Amino acid sequence: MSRYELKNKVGMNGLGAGVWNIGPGNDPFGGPTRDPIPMLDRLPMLAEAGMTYYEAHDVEITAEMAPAAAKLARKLGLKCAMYTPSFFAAPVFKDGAMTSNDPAVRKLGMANALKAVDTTIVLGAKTMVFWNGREGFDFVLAKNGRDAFKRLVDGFNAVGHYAKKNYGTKIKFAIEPKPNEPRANMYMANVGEVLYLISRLDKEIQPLFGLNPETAHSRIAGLDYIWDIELCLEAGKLFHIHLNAQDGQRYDQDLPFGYTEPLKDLALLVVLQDAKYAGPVCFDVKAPRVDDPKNICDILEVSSNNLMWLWDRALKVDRKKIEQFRKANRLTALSGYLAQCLYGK
Ligand code: GLO
Ligand code: MG
Repeated sequence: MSRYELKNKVGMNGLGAGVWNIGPGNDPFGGPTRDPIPMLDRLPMLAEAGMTYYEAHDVEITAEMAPAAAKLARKLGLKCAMYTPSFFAAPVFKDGAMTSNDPAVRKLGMANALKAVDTTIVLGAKTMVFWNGREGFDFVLAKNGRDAFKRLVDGFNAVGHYAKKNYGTKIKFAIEPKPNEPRANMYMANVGEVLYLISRLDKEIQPLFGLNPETAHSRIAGLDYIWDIELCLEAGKLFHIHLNAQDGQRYDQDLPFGYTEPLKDLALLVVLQDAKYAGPVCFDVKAPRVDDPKNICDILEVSSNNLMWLWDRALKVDRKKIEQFRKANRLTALSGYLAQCLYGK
């Protein structure tokens, strides 16, 4: 299958997905429903699904596997959009990595992070993502919040200085906020919090740090994803995006992009187009456990089709009309115009 190409997209074109998006179907209440596909076998599947980029955690494509993965990706015409350390799956990180109260765990987290910086270079990615994972707390006073914040600042400073010293500005870091899950209370829960954290990092490495906002993560907090994106853009910090859909304020679903709130997704694409977002457009979706193994890539096909349709419709949205509706304070009419762009012929 050929690669998806976004018309008039500035910068990096094509779509991307994580190797974990086509997993064996486990959820918090039940184990796998499909045999796990070996990680390197997932790369040709992503290529076949029309992806230009793949993404992986350090526990999926390890440092040792990286040269083989890079070679295979080259052969498939795939690029690594981002690489990311897993600070959440292994039991040792049960209470977080950088914010753990245990110095030995923090040390291990740092070693893994620096190793992931080196592997990001081997894979040729320009971005490393830090999802907040288990950085948070379930019981009040389980951690000293001010110390935890300081540990995050120290941790990201150390990672930033290491990358700058060894690789200049080749790699940038995108912190991915998420509220409510898996810890009851998360540090780096939202875009504003991460922007504040970045403002507290050492000045010389601040330009290396930005964000990776994910649709569902804003929506599970009842926040507006478009505003989260606009806030990142205003700060010059939209380094990466994780697109998906979320069916209301509940657990993180990682549904196909475009499925639940197409009108908002259309508006989001208008914002990205007008801002000339030059980064890669990547999905973070989850093949549901009810899908048969042979249909595991359906979620990528549905997300991609929805995105392509909405992208083309977003290009056709008349920006002047939006201005006129704003000026005339006809905001309901503006919503009707967007609906016409979405549903009309
Ligand atoms: C989970 C996150 C997760 C991250 C991934 C990359 O809710 O979205 O999938 O994106 O670990 O760091
Ligand atoms: Mg994500």
